[in-house]
Amino acid sequence: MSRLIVVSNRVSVPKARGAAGSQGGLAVALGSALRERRGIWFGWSGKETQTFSGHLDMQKNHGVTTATIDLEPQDVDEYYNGYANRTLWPLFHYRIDLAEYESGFGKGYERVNQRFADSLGPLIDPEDTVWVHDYHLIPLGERLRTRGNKNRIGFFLHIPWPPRNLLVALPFHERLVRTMLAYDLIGFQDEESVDSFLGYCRKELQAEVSEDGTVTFDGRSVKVAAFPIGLDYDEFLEGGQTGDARQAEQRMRSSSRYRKVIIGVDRLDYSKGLPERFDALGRFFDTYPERVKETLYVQVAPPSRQDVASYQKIRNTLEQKAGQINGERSEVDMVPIRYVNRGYSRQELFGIYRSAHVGLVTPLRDGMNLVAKEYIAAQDPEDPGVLVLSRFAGAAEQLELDGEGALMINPYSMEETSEAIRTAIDMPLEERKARWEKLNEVVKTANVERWRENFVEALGA
Ligand code: GDG
Repeated sequence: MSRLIVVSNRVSVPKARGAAGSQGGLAVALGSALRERRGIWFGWSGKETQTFSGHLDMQKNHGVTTATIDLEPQDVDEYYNGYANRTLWPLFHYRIDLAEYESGFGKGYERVNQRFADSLGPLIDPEDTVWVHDYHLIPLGERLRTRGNKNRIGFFLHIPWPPRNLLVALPFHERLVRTMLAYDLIGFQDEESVDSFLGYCRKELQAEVSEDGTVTFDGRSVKVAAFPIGLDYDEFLEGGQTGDARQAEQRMRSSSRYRKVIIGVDRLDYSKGLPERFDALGRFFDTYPERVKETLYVQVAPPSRQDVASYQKIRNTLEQKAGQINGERSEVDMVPIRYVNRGYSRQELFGIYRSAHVGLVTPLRDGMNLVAKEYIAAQDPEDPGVLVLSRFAGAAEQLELDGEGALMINPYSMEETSEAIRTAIDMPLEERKARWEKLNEVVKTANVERWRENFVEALGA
């Protein structure tokens, strides 16, 4: 078996399986692939250095070798906070209004991708397979090719690919997309992104696009397909057996006595549709005032990317909205919304999800959304809760199930979301079980291992 080299912006140092803490499913799944294939995980250390030296910090943890480099403060500003998070992230989430274009950002992005290629290149043996992740590193494959690299190189985008009409608003969009054609395989989360990408190639590049999703351009061919990411289902369920998970569930239950809990868990990000969700909850409480005392909404929202202004703004907006909803409806012994700006361990999250009658996942745009899948996986099969899901999450393609899975909503419609909350709260046990069984089957089988195997197999083919 050839070695696998995984490249992503940040590297998550592998911990032992089942270790307490907040290591995500992705790190666990990639860790196990890297262990099997004696691979390397390469990326930015998250640290800054005054002058870039290209020095590689190599470490071995639980059978996985990680190799990281430090970046200069200007790199972090222009590449990470700039082009990646202030230009590409908003644009790819259809927020053209929030996308900022500064020429320094683009230059920083190209410079850091070159730095990645120069530091990574010497580590790659001719037989290795290389798997590049996410929007920070779109041009990396092409940079490796320029250095003479002939390996199989694949790219997976964790966020949505925007429609052609939005993407063309990006200065030098053609340059960016052309660099992608240096990969052998490009994976997206869902079919909608695949269609948008192929449409762009056909119309803007006049590339040849075949029925099976192969793009031929300038004498090179690249295969494009959807590989929906999943959970490390077994690991997540194992975490649910711990004392931390049980305690968290118990704390939620005892503090919400007699009330039905609705749960939201989201990184504090404008793509997650939080202000719209809070408005929909306000609408729900206004339409059904008798429900205020019977319902509790808990929003876990750990802050992220606090160096970017749009993230500071959304935090203020949410504080104001939560304050207003609570101010208007609280009693001395009761608040309708608990808004929590901190993170919990994965084990605790399992317990929090399990205690909730409704999982509210309403992004305005999301590559996949793993929270929706985690909510399903954490339910008690004998008394499962109901998932309310935005049609704009990548997960919608898998979890709608012809109307027999999640309750689908348009997150821009307060009425629709508010009505779905009511339907979910009142849903009889039999229907909850029927929906949950179908959903759980998808979440359990289309798991992260399957995702990884499918991608790596397609790349090797
Ligand atoms: C990107 C794409 C795509 C949240 N709060 C806590 C916590 N989390 C964990 C969740 C979940 C993860 O963070 C969030 O994953 P999502 O998929 O919901 O969203 P992004 O962070 O935006 O991820 C997304 C994903 O990549 C994978 O391809 O699905 O569309 O945007 O696992 O549980 N984890 C802990 N404490 C928290 O308080 N430990």
